[in-house]
Amino acid sequence: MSRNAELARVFAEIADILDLTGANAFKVNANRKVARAIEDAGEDVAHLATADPARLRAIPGLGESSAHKIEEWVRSGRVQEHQDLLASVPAGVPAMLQVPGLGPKRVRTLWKDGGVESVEELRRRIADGSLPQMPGIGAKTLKGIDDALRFLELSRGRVRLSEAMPVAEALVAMLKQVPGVRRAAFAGSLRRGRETIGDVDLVASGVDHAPVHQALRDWPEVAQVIASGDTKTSVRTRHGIQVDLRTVDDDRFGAALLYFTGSKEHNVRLRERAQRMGLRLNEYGLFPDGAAGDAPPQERGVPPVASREEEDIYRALGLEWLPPELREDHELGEHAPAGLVSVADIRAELHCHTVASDGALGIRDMALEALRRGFHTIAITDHSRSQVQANGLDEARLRRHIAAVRDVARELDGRIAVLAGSEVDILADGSLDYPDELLAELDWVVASPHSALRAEPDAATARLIAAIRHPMVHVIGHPTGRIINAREGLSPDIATVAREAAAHGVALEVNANGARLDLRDSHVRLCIEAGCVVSINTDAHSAEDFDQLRYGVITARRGGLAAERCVNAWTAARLHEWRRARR
Ligand code: DGT
Ligand code: CA
Ligand code: CA
Ligand code: ZN
Repeated sequence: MSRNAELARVFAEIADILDLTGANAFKVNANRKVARAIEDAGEDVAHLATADPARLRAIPGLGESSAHKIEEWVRSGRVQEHQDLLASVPAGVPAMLQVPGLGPKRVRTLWKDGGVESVEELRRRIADGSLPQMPGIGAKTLKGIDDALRFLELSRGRVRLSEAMPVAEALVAMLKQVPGVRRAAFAGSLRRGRETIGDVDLVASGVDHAPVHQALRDWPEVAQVIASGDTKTSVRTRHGIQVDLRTVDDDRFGAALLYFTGSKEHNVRLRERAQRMGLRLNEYGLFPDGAAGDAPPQERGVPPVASREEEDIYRALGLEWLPPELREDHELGEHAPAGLVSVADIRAELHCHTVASDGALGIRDMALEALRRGFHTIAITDHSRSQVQANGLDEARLRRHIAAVRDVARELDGRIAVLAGSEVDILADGSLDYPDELLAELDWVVASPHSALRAEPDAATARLIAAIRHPMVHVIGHPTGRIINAREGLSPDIATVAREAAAHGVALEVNANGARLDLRDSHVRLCIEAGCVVSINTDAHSAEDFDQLRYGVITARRGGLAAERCVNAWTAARLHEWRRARR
């Protein structure tokens, strides 16, 4: 953690504990504001405390008393008020505030009335039913807390693919600039495209290793060097992402990349296969197997059978090179499906928003952006009337919006097809948010769940099936409504939903937004088994959002989706024929 982050945490904890112990709101908020000011300060606040006390006090949100506390922290490594507050509550209580759904009031009740002193104890006592009756905390609240705890447990310490990818790409670009570096790449779960990433793994090759490790340690975004040696460095970035770098000789790059891409299960299967062939596979290469008890082959100077390229190793093992997205715990020898979908295959964006609801651009600008990206079709799908907070369109506005889309469509005719669509809410009972006769005027209908996202699985399944059976619907948008690391969303029986979609010629969406990836990889597999088609959409609210497409595609690839089964990869003629068949 950077010094600013540490210091911000001191003030945030002061605020939390004051809040818990019922201090006045003004004091609580003042400390919260200081924490945010420190976090957002573009420079090292602790450094300012000694170098330029006047400038420290000039930071907006900081006052004389907080400046004093910062100086105290720099001098002694602690803030007495913070220490006193920490001593005034059981050690595990402040962390309970991090549980979604638990504010200071409920935490205080759980602590004072329920005797709960930590997240762990809360989890245990919800499970064994030993909590007493407490004001404002009924059975339903407890169930909500329990769900949140389970969900937190699963997501702990992992960041979204879309958050880690830009960091990894910046690092790879930086490493490639280091003199002497031949190749650099990211590996690990990031290269496999998992929806969340534990840490970023990098592999670099070249003649001289030391400058490469030096470059990583000196990277401006690095907040902490965890370990650094001749071939391996681990650091943590300012944003808390851990990065592991390995350096190898260039003729071993393929072997290292293969090993550190994983998955572990895939590596185990490859190693077992090598063994059966009288070979030995490790991070240095594929070698002839020695006698039992021999030192590792790379240490005995035995030349490898293959090590320079991943392809060489797969080939020597009698296998086809496997795209990283498929290197999970699948059977070996299972080869990549023919025509696995790729970003270059995608020619249509079928779910996006404009200023009419909650987007940043007008209809024309969105269409031109799609054109710029080489698409033959874009569907404009603003929100429906129930999405009040997203400025959803009522019936009259939708009618005018359809006319406006058709004007742009006429103008751009022959360059790109612009469809008048809607992202219509699937209401809790499975009905849609507009009357049928209005839906019938649209060229394209995405039906999505946005509310009531905590329904029971059976109810969720029935709700999605009702929308699929609706004759005006083309695609079910982000079918579960989950937000990665934040909201679990619906848990419908996707196999059943996908079979229904196949029967009615409706597509299920892989929403490419990095926070959604909904459907997820395992769901895509179920779609393929059920025989339904899939639509990969960015749900763009701006021009940059189109860049998220890669995350949707990588998710679909992990599910084994062929371009043939993805409506966005079809020719304009085929897409529009299928679309009109629903009318
Ligand atoms: P993550 O970071 O939790 O999202 O997942 P990975 O897959 O990136 O795992 P990580 O960072 O621990 O290790 C990167 C790769 O290195 C992993 O996918 C496979 C390889 N690896 C690491 N430890 C082992 C191991 O003990 N045995 C084998 N066969 N491979 C390993
Ligand atoms: Ca990793
Ligand atoms: Ca790692
Ligand atoms: Zn939506």
